Amino acid sequence: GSAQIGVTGLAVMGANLARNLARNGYTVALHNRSVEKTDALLAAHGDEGNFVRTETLAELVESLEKPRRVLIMVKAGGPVDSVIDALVPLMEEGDIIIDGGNSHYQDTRRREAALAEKNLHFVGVGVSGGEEGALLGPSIMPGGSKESYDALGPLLEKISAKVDGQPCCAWIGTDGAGHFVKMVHNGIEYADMQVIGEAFDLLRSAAGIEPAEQAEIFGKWNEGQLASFLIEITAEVLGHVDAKTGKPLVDVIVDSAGQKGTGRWTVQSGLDLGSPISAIAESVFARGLSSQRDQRAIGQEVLAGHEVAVELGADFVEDVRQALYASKLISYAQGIDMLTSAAGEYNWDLKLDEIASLWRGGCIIRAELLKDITKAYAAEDKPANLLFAPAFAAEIAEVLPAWRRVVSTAVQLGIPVPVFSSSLAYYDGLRRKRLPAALTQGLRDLFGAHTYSRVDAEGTFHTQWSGDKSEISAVDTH
Ligand code: NBP
Repeated sequence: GSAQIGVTGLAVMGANLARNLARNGYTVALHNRSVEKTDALLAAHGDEGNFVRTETLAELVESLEKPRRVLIMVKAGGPVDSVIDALVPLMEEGDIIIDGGNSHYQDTRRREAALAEKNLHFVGVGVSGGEEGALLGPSIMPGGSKESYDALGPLLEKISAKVDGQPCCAWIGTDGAGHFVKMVHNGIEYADMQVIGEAFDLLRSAAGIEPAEQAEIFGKWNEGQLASFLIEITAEVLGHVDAKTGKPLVDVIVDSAGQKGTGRWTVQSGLDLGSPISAIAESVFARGLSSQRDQRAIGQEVLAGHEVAVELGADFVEDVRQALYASKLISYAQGIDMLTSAAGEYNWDLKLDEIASLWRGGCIIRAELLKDITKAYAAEDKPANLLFAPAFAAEIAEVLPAWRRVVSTAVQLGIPVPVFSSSLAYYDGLRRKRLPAALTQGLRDLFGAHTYSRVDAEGTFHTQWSGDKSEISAVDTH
């Protein structure tokens, strides 16, 4: 065969990636379980490049040059396993099976291990940017072996988004690393959207600023520190008027946020790794609460508010902008910290500067801020936490007073700001000399003899709470 890559699964993502590859000069073999999608794609876009039409996986595999590269773009979960099972007997040692869907990184680790035993490469690739990104240039996060990247990387880099001439694609690390990083990207995306929502609610409910005017505010914010895709489209959504009612569209949309699950995965993995990703968790929980519409209907009736009137400063809008920026920084810091924990757990050599760099374009969280994050991790002296990078420590110091004012205003007015406030608690927790965790340890020692360490001695200790309350040296067996 002579096709350079095969794509199986030609729904919106697969079709657009196939077109992107063909538009970039590659010969792309096409396959879909039901041949109608293949023919529809060829009818509509067959003239955009060199495509090879195939009806079966065997034909697809046969049409490819070696080592064969087959990109699977089917629905995540069981379908990916059944396509892999069907492909494996058709492929030869050294061939590469690629999963570009939103697969769970643990599935990817499992599949990679199983295929490695058969001397096949399996590459889990995180692809961000939605339909449009897939066609015009997504942000691409490939895992799998370094060897497979040598054969696959050039194609992926070619079709990826570019920022300052740099491709938004780089080898992330072995087995599930690519899908893991894509998952954390999505977690940060949840937090990014939630902080925007909190800013919108504050400007509306505390300051009475209508959506149309907020569209202009967000538009202006998009020219500064906050410049990013999500802020840009916030201006667009807030400025949109519903044709049916003449009201702002945002006022006729039901206030119950959906989710496809990658945010939930991020939080579940964060818990497994012991990573304090409170901003991402609060964002997922905020969507959950929004969806409990029956309970909210009752809550509106029976729960007291006791709001306290507060004088908003003259610079309230600017205060909210600064609080938004600070909270956004925290969610990136937490997400990146989770990457560091995962790198330790799964033996991935994650290059945080490259990851931040490939998020600069193509993906949903693309933002100016990522340039400085890239710089922070490219430095010789890598910060243990993003917030410790001198440039960011200084930025937070600058916006901190406004952040505190906004959170206390929100609390007084009864406006829920779960990410603004929990992010501030995370920040204060990081800088606090003594945490009440000491008391937690005392309690655990009393009810469960879980022992504690002392600030002034090596070893592990236990107080004989039910006896004479003397302290003994102990071995923690719990
Ligand atoms: P879908 O997730 O809707 O999957 C549809 C495709 O899966 C069709 O080609 C369908 O074939 C095929 N398929 C199914 Br369903 N079961 C199959 C099976 N047992 N064997 C073989 N093929 C099977 O497509 P999508 O929206 O293009 O997304 C593809 C992947 O990309 C997903 O993992 C998704 O989460 C991810 N993703 C999507 C977006 C987005 O914006 N949509 C963004 C980023 C990532 P058929 O035509 O014969 O039914």
